[in-house]
Amino acid sequence: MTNNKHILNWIDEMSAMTKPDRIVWIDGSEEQAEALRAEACSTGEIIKLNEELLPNCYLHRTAINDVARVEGRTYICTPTKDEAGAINNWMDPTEMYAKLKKLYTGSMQGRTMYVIPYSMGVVGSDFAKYGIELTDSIYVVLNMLIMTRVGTNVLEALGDSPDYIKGLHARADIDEENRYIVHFPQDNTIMSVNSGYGGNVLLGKKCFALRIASYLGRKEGWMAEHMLILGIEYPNGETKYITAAFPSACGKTNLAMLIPPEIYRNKGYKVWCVGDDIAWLRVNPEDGKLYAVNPENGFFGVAPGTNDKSNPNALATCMRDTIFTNVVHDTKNNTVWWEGLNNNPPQPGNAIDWKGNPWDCTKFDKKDKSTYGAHPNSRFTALAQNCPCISSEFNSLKGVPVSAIVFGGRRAKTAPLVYQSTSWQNGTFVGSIMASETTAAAAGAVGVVRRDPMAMRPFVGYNMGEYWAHWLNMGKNIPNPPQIFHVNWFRTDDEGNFIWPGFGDNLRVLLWIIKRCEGKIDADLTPIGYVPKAEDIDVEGLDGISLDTIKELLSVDTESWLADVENIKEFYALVGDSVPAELKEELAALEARLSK
Ligand code: OXD
Ligand code: MN
Repeated sequence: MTNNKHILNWIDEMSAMTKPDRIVWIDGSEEQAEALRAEACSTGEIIKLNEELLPNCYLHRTAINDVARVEGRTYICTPTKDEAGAINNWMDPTEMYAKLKKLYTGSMQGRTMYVIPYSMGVVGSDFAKYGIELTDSIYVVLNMLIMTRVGTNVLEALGDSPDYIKGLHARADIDEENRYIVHFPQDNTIMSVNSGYGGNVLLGKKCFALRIASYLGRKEGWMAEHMLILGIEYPNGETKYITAAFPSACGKTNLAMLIPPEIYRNKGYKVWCVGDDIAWLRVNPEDGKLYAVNPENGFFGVAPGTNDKSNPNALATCMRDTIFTNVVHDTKNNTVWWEGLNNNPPQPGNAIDWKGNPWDCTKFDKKDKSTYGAHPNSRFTALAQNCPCISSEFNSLKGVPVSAIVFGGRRAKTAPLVYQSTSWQNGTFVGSIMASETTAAAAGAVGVVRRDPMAMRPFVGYNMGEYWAHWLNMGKNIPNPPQIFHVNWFRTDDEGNFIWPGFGDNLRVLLWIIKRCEGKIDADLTPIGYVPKAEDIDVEGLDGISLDTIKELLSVDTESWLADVENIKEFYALVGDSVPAELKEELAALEARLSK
């Protein structure tokens, strides 16, 4: 399919090591995809679901020990440990290559190696970057066909160029003790072994589009961020774009596909989804604004909790052409189910849980994960083009202009509903101190603060302090930068109940944000930044939310912020010497303002 010597030599080298029985090139055609689906069905790797109810949908179960990303086994292998920084796992590249070689040698014997040429971003656009993933898993091929742009046109676009990201994935023995997800940024190389779970093996996503791309972005003057992208269409037809970074499990996919409250729908407001997980951002020389594209082609969303109320658009998206992973199989209807979908789980005798065992929904106990039918991290892999609210700009070559960057976290008390930073530098600081509190849903103590800068803690492909320095530098090179904000949908009252209704009503906060970007509205300057005047958050049509509730949601509690400052100091100390002086100054200035 190509004469590119760099690609052919590399494949020769990798196949000499892994020793597959045969090599199959993936061309992106529907005929080939269909043949692979049939083959995977015949071996039980995937199960075809009810064609009438869920056309072209399949179910897959991973190994029981292989259900999530493994941050503890994810490595950034730069020549020096300093380049990877204190937050990443690091190993000397020579040592790591030698270790991996042992694990890969002969691992594809008796198997097929698939060669997947893929593009992150629209092929041929300024934003696009190309990759080749070698894998011995049909499940990976079928997921990559949804999540990325795959096909011979990628090879044509590459021509003779050596400029592509090499990815090698082998399932090997799915041995968790020998599972490695490894990045060699200097070599444009990703190696993944002993896993079959999405985030570890769909190498275009977290590995390439965040870790390797963040490294390339710093080198080349652009940004790769863990951000959703959405457009708000106003009744006059104008659309404004926002990107937002939240840690995993804070509702990025839900916000990206938000449905406006009825009162706004009636006025003609619409929300369009450009992306739900990753944004690549570049300065447009024509207008000096920052433009964003979503480099992916689909959604790899968490299934549990997705329902008619939380995200009807996601639900509609995964009604066709979707691969479900680790959800409940309803064997009576040959459909799928997960906790939080509806109150109508398949009954005992008709239900198989994510482990492949008969499941009894009557034994479900929220506190006992062993009673769950779907794994809490079970997923749907669905095509972006099937999303009812997909933006008309989804395939845009130049991306969309970003008015606002929004950071967020899950904080019970500290962060107000929304605040605005006072400058790009101050906004970078706000991103660097992003944090979320653990919930009862996760293992471990409740309410523990985990700092997750820019929601990139597990995804920066180099030193965190230098990543912040890159943010500061970018700010100097964007003539018309977006404004930077922080939101918190998760503030609770004294009984621990959420105060803000969230979901579609989050639009009310986004509209305030856009008004601020346009300089249309005043705000109150507090020690942490600009906070709305309570009356400027529109509560029309919102039951039970008074002006006083909004005031409570917007209040800045000095004591808890001063306690947070101590926690931030500890985190900065962990990141170490590379923390930019500007951010240390921002922290000292925040403390001084709070102490006044
Ligand atoms: C994801 C994550 O899977 O952030 O998108 O964990
Ligand atoms: Mn994510």
